[in-house]
Amino acid sequence: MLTMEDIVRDGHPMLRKKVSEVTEIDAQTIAELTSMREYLINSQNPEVSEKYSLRPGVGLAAPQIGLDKRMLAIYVEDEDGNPEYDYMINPKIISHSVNETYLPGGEGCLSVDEDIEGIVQRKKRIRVKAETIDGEKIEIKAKGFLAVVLQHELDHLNGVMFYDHIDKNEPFEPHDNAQPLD
Ligand code: K3U
Ligand code: NI
Repeated sequence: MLTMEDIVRDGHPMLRKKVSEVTEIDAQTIAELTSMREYLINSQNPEVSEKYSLRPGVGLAAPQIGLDKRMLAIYVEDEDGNPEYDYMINPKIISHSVNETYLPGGEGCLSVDEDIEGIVQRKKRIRVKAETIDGEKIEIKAKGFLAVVLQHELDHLNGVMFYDHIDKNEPFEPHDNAQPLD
């Protein structure tokens, strides 16, 4: 199982690389993706996360475990407690809203050990095309927290960190078209 020891930390060149398309969903890729999602599930379980000192996460991108692959795992529950999406391979934003949103408390990252203050303004709604772990082509619409998480994870595939988006002079000043997410 993956633990925090497997997570690449800020400063590692892999986190600044635009990683490569996945050309074949082979057994190794499937094993990597399932272990990434298993980390997220374990990290959100209080007993397991305490036992193995896991920081809770809702998303994990392959370069965060040192893999040069455009793929990610997500574990976010909807209002009914059902998981929303699971894996995305070669994800790409195909359209987005003009309006933006942000988490008022800012964002965190499993690859960043310290808290960084400031808001990260992201598109409020996005449409993403991707492949599933079964190789099926999908197109999804995301809004709210899921849209924020997906943009954070997609940034990891392009070597972008959440704090790159924070305005150094006015870290808490929202754009005119941005509304906070509660
Ligand atoms: O936001 C986090 C969270 C964890 C459990 C329950 C609810 C929220 C933890 S930080 C996180 O999950 C990062 C994961 C990273 F860095 F590996 F990509 C993703 C993220 C956090 C906040 C906003 C957007 C994305
Ligand atoms: Ni992150």
